[in-house]
Amino acid sequence: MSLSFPDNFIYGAATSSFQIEGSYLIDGAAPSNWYNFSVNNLGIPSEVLNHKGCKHYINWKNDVQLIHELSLNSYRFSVSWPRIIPDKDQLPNSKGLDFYDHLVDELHRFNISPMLTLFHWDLPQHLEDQGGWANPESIEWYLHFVETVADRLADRVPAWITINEPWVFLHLGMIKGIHAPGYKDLKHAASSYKNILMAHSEAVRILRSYNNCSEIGISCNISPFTPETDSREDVEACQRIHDYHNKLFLDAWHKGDIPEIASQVFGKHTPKWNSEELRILQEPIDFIGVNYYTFFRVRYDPHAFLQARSAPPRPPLTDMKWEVYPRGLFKALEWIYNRYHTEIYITENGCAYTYEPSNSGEVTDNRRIDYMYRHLEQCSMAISNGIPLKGYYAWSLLDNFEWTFALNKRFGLIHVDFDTQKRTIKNSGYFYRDFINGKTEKPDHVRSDVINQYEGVVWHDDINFRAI
Ligand code: IFM
Repeated sequence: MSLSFPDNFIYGAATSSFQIEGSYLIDGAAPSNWYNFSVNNLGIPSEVLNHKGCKHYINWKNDVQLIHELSLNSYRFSVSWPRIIPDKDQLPNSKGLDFYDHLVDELHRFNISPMLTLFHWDLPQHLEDQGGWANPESIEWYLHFVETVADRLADRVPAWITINEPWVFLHLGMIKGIHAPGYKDLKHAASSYKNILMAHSEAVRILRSYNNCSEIGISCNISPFTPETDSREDVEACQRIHDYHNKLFLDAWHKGDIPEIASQVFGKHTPKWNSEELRILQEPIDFIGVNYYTFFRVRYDPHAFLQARSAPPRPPLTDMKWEVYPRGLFKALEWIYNRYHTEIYITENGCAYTYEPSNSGEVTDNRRIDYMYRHLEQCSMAISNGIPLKGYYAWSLLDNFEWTFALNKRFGLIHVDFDTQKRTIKNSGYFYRDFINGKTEKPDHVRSDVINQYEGVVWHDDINFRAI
């Protein structure tokens, strides 16, 4: 059976500035919170950050050529705030802007439509030092950045994402302390929650004033959750995690009302809102970007945050130890559409597996092909079920810097030798290219290979997405 997609379906791949660019301190750029966190908290030498990895800041032309070779019709990237507005004086850095200006022009030269993410976690360190997102002035800082980028690029960039995965950098960065800025501080997180919400909505209003910004959205990591058992404790724990993970931001924007789970999480620090602020929150967007990787079974745990924790994932697992569960993508899309009624892009979907090039230069990453095919299959089903899914962006174009895992998890369609900068298109990249060009039947040889690899595995398609 082959899968069918509308003719105008968008096939892309995604990256983010801090994960691929390297050369973080040149041409007038300032350190970001992630730069400092990587060096100071994760112990990653600055030499590695600047001179290993993808060095896309240097190799960008070659990378655009590779995007073209993969037949992608769109490319999602993010712009680095500390490159564009590096200093306290808030003046734009023309060299930083030029970099993205040239990138956008080069994409157009190959008919690749840019999708631009404004904030994918790399906040200028000097703003972090002033309280970061917890400072109410962060809204103004961000809007100034948004206007600076839009003034330069809005004439050539049709699709804009204000913020990538707000829940992740709030939860991991300010509550768990394992991402930048590395705080375990509910008060800080609570103020940040409010400012991030407001910043997004104000940014949407600003972007609307640029004629060519025809699509404006937000990207959120969405996971279906299911209780591990039918016990009341597990079901309620699952509901709390679902509300926290999936609804904390989207419900606030959609309904202009702060979901109940916010006060369970932030307690006495829960921010106050006036009616004008709640009105501003409801600024309509054109699409929700769904970042989907895996799903979770949830069990009650009286000692855990929100008295809930995820049960151990079941194989097959990716190198992130994330369970491969393609059906969860359909469930996530269905849930988003039924609740928020917007158009949808999958702005990230992918898997980390390490495969090195063979002597002949081939990268036989069959498990990634299997992962992609199964998820594309769910996309096709979603479209047949009337869900307005407009496009799919694979995460990621290149092997890159995977946050706390540094260069040790490989998500790319393209293998990168982090020492020599050699790029090698993996078999998954060729699979995707052929798929885009109409070869959408199930790759049998890959599937049987994978079945052997996963011998004994039960696919979990029978699990309900119960916590709605
Ligand atoms: O690499 C990240 C990306 O920056 C945000 N979404 C999840 C990806 C895989 O962990």
